[in-house]
Amino acid sequence: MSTNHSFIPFKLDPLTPQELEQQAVELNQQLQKRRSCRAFSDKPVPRSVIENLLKLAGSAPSGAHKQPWRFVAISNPALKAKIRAAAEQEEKAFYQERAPQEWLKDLEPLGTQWQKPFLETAPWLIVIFKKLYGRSSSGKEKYYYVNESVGIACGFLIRALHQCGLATLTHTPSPLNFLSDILERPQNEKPFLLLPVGFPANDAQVPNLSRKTLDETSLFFT
Ligand code: IYR
Repeated sequence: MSTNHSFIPFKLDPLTPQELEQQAVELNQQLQKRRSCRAFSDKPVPRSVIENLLKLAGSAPSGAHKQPWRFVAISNPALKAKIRAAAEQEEKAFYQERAPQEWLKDLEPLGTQWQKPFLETAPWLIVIFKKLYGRSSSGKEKYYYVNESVGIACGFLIRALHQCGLATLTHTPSPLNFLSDILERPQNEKPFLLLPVGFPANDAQVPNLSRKTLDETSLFFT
């Protein structure tokens, strides 16, 4: 390899074959318990926890290592109220006017509606923005695979929140543009996902859904 860039050794702590089997089983069992939550407790979550989880999200792989994400974490009650009001305005229009019948029918089993009280109850709202391009002293910096990169970072975050016993919802009021205004983001940042974060409410319920089987989701060529 001829390069001017610097490289460092890469090592992972190897598991024994038994540990490897066990890890995979346990991780699957843990992650099967993750559910989208729409009823949150107002119990606070320390900022330091959110900070560490956002560092973790920022460890995701990204196109040409451009790290094309911006995480905005909001616990400010007035700002949460503003976001709720704007989201509910879009959601009301979605449910009452914009959504095709087929979509509404697909949502029925989830019991969703335009009212989004959790946007105020949850102690944190994390808004993930994708950066379409960077800004450097010499002008625009090109970014690559932005949707893939930011999607993976969100996956890291959702998975880590679950491991911390925290619930979230991949919330996508559509369009999300109101978040750019409220959070005063520049042109190159576009809202990607809104994650309310907190402990589930004591009486939280989730729909009784089943997941596709391995046979339905996967193919092996060995
Ligand atoms: N954004 C709306 C509708 C909605 C759409 C899908 I696709 C969902 O999986 C769930 C809800 C809402 O958040 O209620």
